Amino acid sequence: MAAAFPKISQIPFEGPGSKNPLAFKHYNASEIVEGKTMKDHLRFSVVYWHTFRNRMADPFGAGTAIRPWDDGSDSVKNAQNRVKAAFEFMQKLGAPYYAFHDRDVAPEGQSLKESNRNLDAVVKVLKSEQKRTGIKLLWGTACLFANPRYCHGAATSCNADVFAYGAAQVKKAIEVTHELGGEGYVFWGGREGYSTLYNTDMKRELEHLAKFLHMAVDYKKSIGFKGQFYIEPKPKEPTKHQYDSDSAACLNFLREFDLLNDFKLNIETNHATLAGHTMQHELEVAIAANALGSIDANTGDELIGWDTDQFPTSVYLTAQVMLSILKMGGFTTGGVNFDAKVRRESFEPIDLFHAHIGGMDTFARGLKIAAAIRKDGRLAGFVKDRYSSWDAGIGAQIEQGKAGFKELEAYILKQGEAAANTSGRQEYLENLINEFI
Ligand code: XUL
Ligand code: CO
Repeated sequence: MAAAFPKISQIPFEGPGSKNPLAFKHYNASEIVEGKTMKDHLRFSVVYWHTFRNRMADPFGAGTAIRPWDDGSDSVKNAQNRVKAAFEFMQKLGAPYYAFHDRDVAPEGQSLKESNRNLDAVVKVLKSEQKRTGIKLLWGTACLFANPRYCHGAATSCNADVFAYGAAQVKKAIEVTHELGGEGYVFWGGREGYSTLYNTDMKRELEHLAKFLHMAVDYKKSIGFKGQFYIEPKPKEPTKHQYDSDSAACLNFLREFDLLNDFKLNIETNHATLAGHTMQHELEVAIAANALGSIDANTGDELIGWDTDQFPTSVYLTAQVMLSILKMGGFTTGGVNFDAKVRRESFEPIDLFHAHIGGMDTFARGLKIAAAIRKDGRLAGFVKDRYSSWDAGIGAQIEQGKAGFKELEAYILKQGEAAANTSGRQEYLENLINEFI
């Protein structure tokens, strides 16, 4: 196959002074930050679905994407050629990872058998391209939302046969993820929710979802797949309400059904926005439960109410994300996965490079800014001081379980009044952050 991006060579690091749109200004893969290379901190991943399958249609018009390497057909041959284009792109970009749904990489057949055969034929090429380039699979997943059979959901469908079909599809997707050495596997419940409660037995659906996930854990163990399982929260779209609506709802569900030991969360920025939260909030909720696994890096539009999946370009956003990730001690199996797409108006192949270079540079800046804030120490020092009343005296006794209501009443009766509060200093802290940006 001829090169898909013949005019583009390896994207170099040229530093902040560069005006070259096809060079990194901040992402310097081998640069050490807090004792680790940027490459190892950020573990960038390219998504197959947006970057190689999205034709960029919208409800008002046809796709605009120009993809010369793709003949537009649903043939296995075209799917195999697409793999070559994808690996050429990722290699030139210097992305160490990628992620896919089963149906992104290979066409769905007339039967599960045919779909599995198609998938095997493409996985063969994925495997040889991984070997040729050293690019690895961050995670795999199954598309349980596009085919009309999943209109009522998959694991939460009212139709038991659809549950069974979904299970068979996930079984195969876990197998190929394992075969490709994937470091994780994602469950995003695209249609696991409802459009109206008039027709929905919510309790039964939630129990079915838990059963489905337990079956997946059992199967994973039976084949020796060691990759991390993730749940990806999203509150709505395509459904009115999805059961995995945000970090807290997912954690509650996992705890209720005894799944917390086997799952972590994959947090996506635009999904946080749709849930009415900041990305920082979603990350901190997951981290507090020791359950943050990976992130889907993108951003929404403040004026558009749906999942626009834009590439992240805000340094404030990435600095906040990297502050949380560094505090957690960094990614283990997860990474920064660009679940993002170029705009419909950005239809040329070169736009894919601009988008990813921008996202990677924005995260590299976020990493450097977060590391500088941590080195400075004032932010963490402020938070530590703010809670110092818990380090000794009555605070320490409460934390250690040595005081109950009776002791606390006696304490306050003796004190007469609580010690004076100190200012939260939000504006001071916002100014402090600005010193670094
Ligand atoms: C949808 C979404 C998915 C998941 C994987 O909003 O984020 O692409 O990341 O199924
Ligand atoms: Co996502």
